[in-house]
Amino acid sequence: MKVTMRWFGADDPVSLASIRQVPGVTGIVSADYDTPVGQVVPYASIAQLRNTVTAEGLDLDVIESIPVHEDIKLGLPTRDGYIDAYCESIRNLGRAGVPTLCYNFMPVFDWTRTNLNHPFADGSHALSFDYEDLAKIDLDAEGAAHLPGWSTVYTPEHLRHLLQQFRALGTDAMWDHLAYFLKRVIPVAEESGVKMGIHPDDPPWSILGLPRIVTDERALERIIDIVDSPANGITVCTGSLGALQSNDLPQIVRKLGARDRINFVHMRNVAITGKKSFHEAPHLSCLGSVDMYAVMKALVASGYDGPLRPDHGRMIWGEEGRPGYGLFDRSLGVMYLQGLMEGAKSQFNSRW
Ligand code: DNO
Repeated sequence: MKVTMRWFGADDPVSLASIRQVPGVTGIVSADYDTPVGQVVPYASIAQLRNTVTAEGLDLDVIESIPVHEDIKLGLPTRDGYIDAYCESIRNLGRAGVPTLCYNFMPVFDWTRTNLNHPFADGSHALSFDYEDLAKIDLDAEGAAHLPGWSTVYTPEHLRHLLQQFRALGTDAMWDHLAYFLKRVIPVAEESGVKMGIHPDDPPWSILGLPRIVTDERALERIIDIVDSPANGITVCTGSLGALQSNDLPQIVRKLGARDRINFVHMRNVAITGKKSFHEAPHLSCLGSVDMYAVMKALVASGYDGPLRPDHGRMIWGEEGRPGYGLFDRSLGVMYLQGLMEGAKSQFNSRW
């Protein structure tokens, strides 16, 4: 497996030089943060990003993400132009030698939390999601002003319009629109040498009346069946899928791994705290609801050798920065994950 960490570009308070000092980490997951959604990500931007990363002795392994324009998810007539642009971006990734693209198909909001500073007794804090707290947010009346992380992304009018469109859509249409998208982009990805991995919806259930479809094992299998290509794969995110108790993560890994469709892995832990509620937890299995070793063993047993990154960490030791993406706790996490990897590999070699 290729051990990587996410880097948010020149504005990231965490430097590439710091990431390089984390033992075992050899790759970077990043993106072009300047190109507006729907436009072609220029070759020059990706090549420049790659050069910045390689100059620090690291590889640019994954672009996470190129966001999918909402018109594509809505199936509007304008989608074809946006899909053409998406295909061109994929070609540019291929030309620049980037092997993996992580993307998602969540309507309106990507990851959603109700608290970005959930406090722990030891003084650290993490992100959390509470069903009751979300229910108190009235998006139609207030816009996203009270939705952590999203307050500045949409004007209230734009948001209201999007909500209306998606709420009228339903999940069947979302599936149709995802299939339409995949049938167009996957052949291009395959030709370009880029493996795509769709990120599960986070959290993996419908929120705010919006149709969300990438939530469980059945959905993931349905997606890889839409286009039978190694380029049409999944980003297995233990934190997103793990928030739903009924998701059997090692089994998901075994099933997708047997078909060679795991194209990227995010590993983090969550502690389920109630109905559709959870807080993010340190990576250790004993501190959350996910059996991280079982997941790692399934990855090793399936022969997965693609990129993997530690996902969200807590904020610890007084660090300030992007919620979930400080250096310190992610570094503790990635060391733990590599310990699990070493254990799983030696167990696999000697016993399985
Ligand atoms: C959150 C991330 C997501 C992810 C996108 C991929 O921290 O895991 O924002 O990057 O869903 O498209």
